[in-house]
Amino acid sequence: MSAARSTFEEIGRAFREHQRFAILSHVRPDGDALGSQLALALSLKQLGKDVRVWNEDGMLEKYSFLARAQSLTKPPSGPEEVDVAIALDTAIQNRLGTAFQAIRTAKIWINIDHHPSNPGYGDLVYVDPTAPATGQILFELIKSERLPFDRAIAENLYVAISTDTGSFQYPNTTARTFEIAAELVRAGVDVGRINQQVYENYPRRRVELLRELLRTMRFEGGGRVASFSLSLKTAAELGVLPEDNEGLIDHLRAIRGVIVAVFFEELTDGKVRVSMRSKSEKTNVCAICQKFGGGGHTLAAGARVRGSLAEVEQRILEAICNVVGCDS
Ligand SMILES: [Mn+2]
Repeated sequence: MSAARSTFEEIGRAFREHQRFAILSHVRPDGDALGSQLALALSLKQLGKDVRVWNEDGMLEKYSFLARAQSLTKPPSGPEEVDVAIALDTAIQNRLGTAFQAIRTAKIWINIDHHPSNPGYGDLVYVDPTAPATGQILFELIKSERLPFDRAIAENLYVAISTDTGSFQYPNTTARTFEIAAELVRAGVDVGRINQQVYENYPRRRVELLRELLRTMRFEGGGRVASFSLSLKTAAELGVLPEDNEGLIDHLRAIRGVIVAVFFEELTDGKVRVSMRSKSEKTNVCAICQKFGGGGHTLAAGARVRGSLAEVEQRILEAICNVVGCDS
């Protein structure tokens, strides 16, 4: 397990001593990735820095309500000179996608993350696997280094933390998480409005997708393993966007008796994207996903596996059954 190798002080010094920054996060971004990027970018801009905020997928429609969302763009096609590149919430460096190609010249790489599988790439590394969200680490960094902080930053951090904790429900949610949430609300976050934008503003398409997924739902191991899958054909018929998937696996996780929930999504490159959730610390889905070249957290992990949907389903469900003992 990786640990913080650098201090907030060292990272704060790198912020103050340089001028040109690029803030990046993983492809197929979630609320923690995008909220963290925007929050740190806003703080560095107020510090007088020249900041680029890039994600290969650009700003997602569903998160376009975030404060200053328009400052996050797709990376440029050509390389750009920056002093410092900051990777947020990204366990594997090549998951930065095309944004990584755009800043090969950075003098310093800073890696801030909460994935236990993060190998600690970069010059300044702060990986805290006990933090439920990268947004929580950024809050602590901003406060400890007395970096600029305002309501727009607070809103972005709130969304980052809320989405990565399943609205403050997952076991990674600690007393500290609630203390930080309280500070964010004190800084002006409108809880009712923000939660409506995050959780009560889905396109109808997403619910139609859920209906199709539930048709494919299956159980193994006496109901301890639940899964559903999305074929390219169904995705095309419904006009699904990749971002529509976020959170749907929670419908499987929410079933009584289920320990492991799995979502299989057929991709265009001959691979299947596998998302896995566990409800028990004793069942480490990160370890299962690592066997297939993926990673993540003990209770939430993923992998991209080559093969047809049916092949990958069979291999993955077998691997899970080996861990949870489907025969017993
Ligand atoms: Mn995260």
